[in-house]
Amino acid sequence: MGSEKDDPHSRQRRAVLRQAGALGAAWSLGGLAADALAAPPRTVNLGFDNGERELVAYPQKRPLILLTSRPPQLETPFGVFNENIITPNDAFFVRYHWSGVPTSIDPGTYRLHVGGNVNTPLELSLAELRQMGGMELTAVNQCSGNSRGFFQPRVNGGQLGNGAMGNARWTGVPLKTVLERAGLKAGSVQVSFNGMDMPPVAGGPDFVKALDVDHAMDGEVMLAYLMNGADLPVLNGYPVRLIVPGYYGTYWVKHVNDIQVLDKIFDGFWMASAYRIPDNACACVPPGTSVAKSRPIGRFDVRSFITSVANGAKVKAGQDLVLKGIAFDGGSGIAEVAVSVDGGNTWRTARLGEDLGKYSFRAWSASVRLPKGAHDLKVRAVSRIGQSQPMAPLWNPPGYMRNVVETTRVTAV
Ligand SMILES: Nc1nc2c(c(=O)[nH]1)N[C@H]1C(S)=C(S)[C@@H](COP(=O)(O)O)O[C@H]1N2
Ligand SMILES: [Mo]
Repeated sequence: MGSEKDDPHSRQRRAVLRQAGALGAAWSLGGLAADALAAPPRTVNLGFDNGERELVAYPQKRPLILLTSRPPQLETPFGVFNENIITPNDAFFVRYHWSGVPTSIDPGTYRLHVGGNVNTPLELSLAELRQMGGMELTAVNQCSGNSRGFFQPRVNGGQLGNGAMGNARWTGVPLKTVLERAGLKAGSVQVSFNGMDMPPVAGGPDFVKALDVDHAMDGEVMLAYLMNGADLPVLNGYPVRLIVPGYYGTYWVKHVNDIQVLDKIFDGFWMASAYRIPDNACACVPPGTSVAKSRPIGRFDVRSFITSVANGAKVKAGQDLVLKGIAFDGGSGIAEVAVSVDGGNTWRTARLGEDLGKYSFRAWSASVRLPKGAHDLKVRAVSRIGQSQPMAPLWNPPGYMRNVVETTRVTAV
């Protein structure tokens, strides 16, 4: 990077941070951006009860679907996934657990601390991290609770539509490189990650996550400082966030500034109590029942979506209609995508788009013709390890990991 002075990104960033700083006050009042208040509210309906949402623009973001303002939680409008296989930074969803979100971050004084069960504790500047860097990977970040609003029976938690996911090209330092520089001592079991955000009141459990040491050292888990070639938006973890390819977003710690190597399993709230799934093959229990034994959530299950037509849309009858969409899984890659225009009775294979790597969204398309009337369109993906999507939804109390074959009802006229 050039000097702060002549780098347009830095200038832009300072401006944005000023804006974010000013907004900090508005956020803490539970308010919206002044612009958003002045503009007529635009709304979307996510397709479940109480799924009416406003579109609101936050710093560095186009208008996104507002779930909560304290903490900021924003969903990507679904149409974005039809326009771009890479989700633009200004459209990427935002999820926080606590309202103590950093609003001004000085890249000059930022330090990443690495300590615990290591030979040499480290304190790395952003410049030092960038010098150690160079790895790049396209990977989907998806919230465990993506699509939670569709759970039946309904469950507690953020009532999200399908927009708590995004696909970006991440550039950074392999976590392995940083941990090797610190030198892991014998008996290292897990590595924990903490970011700069804080619970608003003392006593709330700080958001800290952990990975097994082997996972942390796999060479793919990354400390990313660029997202789609630009600085990370503040709300997506500027200046550095953890990338855990194939794993649910909960592990992708933002504004990460403290890494601890541990000689035991980390027992913090966000590992030991939250983000846990039923400890069985389907990560599910009968609807409405509780979980006897749980384990931390891990890799994505396989999913696919139609992006080119929305539920309830009208399409032209008797003409070629190109259906388009996306598919992804927890890191084996997509082997096959099939579509059905008769509610799942018959299936045809879709054409797959460019392969941007096994952690990326994979585009697909299929040309169909629909006679006049109502049609239930479905899409179903198979991963390279042979996993597919269930025809009926699986259920668990926290509303995680939805991956049912979705139905898009259209009317051909
Ligand atoms: N520091 C910090 N990192 C965090 C979180 C958080 O609350 N604080 N939430 C996690 C969760 S649950 C998700 S789904 C992803 C969302 O990433 P995004 O906000 O960049 O879309 O961030 C993860 N990293
Ligand atoms: Mo999440």
